[in-house]
Amino acid sequence: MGEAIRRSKKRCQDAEITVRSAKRASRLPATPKLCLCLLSLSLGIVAQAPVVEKIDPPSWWTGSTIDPVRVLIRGKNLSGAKIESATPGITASNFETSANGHYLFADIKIAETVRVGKYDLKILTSAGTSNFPFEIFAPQPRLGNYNGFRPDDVIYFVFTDRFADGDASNNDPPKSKGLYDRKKGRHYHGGDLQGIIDKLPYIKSLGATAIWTTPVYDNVDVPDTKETYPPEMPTTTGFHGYGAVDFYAVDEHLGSMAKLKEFVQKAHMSGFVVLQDQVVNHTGPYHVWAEDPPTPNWFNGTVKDHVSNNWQKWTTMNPRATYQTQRRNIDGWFIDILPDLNQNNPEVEKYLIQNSLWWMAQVGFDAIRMDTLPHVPRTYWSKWGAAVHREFPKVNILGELFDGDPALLSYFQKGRRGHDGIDPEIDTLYDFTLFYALRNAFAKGQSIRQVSQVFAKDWLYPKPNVLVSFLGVHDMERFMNEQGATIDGLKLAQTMIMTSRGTPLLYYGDEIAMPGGPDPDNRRDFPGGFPGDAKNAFSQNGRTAQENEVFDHLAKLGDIRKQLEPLRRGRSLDLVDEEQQFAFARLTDKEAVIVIFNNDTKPGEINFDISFISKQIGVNATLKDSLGKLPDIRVNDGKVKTTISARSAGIYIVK
Ligand SMILES: [Ca+2]
Ligand SMILES: [Ca+2]
Ligand SMILES: [Ca+2]
Repeated sequence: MGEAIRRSKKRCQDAEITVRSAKRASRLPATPKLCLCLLSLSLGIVAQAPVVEKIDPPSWWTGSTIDPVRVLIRGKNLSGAKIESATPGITASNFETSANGHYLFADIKIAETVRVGKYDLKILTSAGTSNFPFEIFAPQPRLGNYNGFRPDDVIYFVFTDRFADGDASNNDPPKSKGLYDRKKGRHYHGGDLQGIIDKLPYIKSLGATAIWTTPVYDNVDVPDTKETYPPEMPTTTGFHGYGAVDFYAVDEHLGSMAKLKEFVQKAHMSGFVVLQDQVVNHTGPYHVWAEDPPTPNWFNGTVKDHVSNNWQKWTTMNPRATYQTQRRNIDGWFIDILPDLNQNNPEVEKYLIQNSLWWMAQVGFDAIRMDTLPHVPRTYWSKWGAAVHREFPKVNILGELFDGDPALLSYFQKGRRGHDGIDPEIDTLYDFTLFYALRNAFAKGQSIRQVSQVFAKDWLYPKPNVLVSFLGVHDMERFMNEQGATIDGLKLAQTMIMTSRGTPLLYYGDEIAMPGGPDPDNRRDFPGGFPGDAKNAFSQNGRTAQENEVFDHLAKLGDIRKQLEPLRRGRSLDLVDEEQQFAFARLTDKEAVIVIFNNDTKPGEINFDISFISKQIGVNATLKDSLGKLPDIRVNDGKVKTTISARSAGIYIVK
């Protein structure tokens, strides 16, 4: 009892300071301090000193475009709290606390003169004080980091948990035991950042120059019984990384922050640029905010009372739309489970923008792959994208808008204001329109005209030449699972994305024609990446003849693309546009490459005229196929007439 009174007296002394300061800060009328303490005592309420459990962001850097940085502190007994700093150059202001005392927002201003290091900040309430650490860090240097990707690159997409297990010690970590089970499709399989580091030479041998990995955020540490699917009922896990429970930590299955930095630095040293996968639409269902949000409208609704997402993406560009027709697509919770962040709340907006910049500065990523573009307000994208570009001018943003309508895709590309007056600041998008056409033409054997009809709509985009072309990612069945898919068809499709406009993207495993049905079968373990694997497809000897055929084809395409500038930077001009034959030229001022496809199951004759590009090719040249498969072509007075064998393609240059 005596101890309780002593603590209470101490709290009254602390309260004097706090109430005085709080009066200035909050413009609230001062409460008579002594009365407050006595009242507490007489009611038997023992106010407790503030407890800090987490601070987001935990660190920042001087000279940032964000000044002050807004911190969100989570803890207990934070009602009416304020922060004081004893460090010259670090000041705190603009405090807001949640009604339940679990959250405190504050602006932290950091002068340029503050040195890199760890500092203590003091948190004060009427009941006491406590200290918490805040770090000033040195961001990764500008040289060699934050460089963006461009059509000169070929992106390789690694599903980290399923690629290579480079460190068995993190497979079943003490923090989250029991989530590792390679027999279950939605459990952790052990792939990690060390595994990618180990396989950098392999990725390079394929001709890739950029790497995108699944998100690194810390995901839930216990079995997920909320987002479940048969047959793994009643539990799944966050093996995919898209369900953050901490936006400021690396999941322990993948490695550590130090390992992430090592991966990006080693990738840079090997000549890769690295894209970070970021998510701002939602948190995982187990994020502590879900049941205890920092503000009442932190999310669009609550766990108990929210709308579910209806995926009506087109409403985001509909000039006739009203909030009631757009609402479920923007505010709705995915699968009725994932807490949907409210980016219209200025505190949420700041939190998410700072989080993006923090990862970039900490790690030195070159680009951002942003999840779920059409389910977040365009007003947010505009501000977020501008903030990224302001801090890192060469960093570009690849937006995921899972839709085949080029009108919708182009509506989200940076470089033009929509009819809503917004430029969404998204540099480039996945070319989902092309994806569907490639699957139809080359897997299902439908008309190749569908591909040319996609390119015919390029005028819709502010910048069609930077779109990202792909045959599949982790959200749909693999190419080889389409009805009618063959190795020849896969190679044709690969030739198309490696020779046509845009930046090609390869999904891990497609280089060995890996099959795979819907999620999670499309995320199979890469053979040879895991302890005890009977087969090692990372090495030529471990691959079947067919796998080597596809791997070698892709590697050759990578090499050709690297050698021939027109394939990366040239203008595109179509020469033949038939039911199953397609030919186009890629042109720079000096060079031309002629790419010819026959998607028919029988030989196809094609005729075209290239006299208008005689400067680059000459009117009587001999053309040779860079792939070394098809016979030479003789140009006669600017005209080409040739027969192409069934289901084949050639990349022709002057011999
Ligand atoms: Ca591992
Ligand atoms: Ca975790
Ligand atoms: Ca949303």
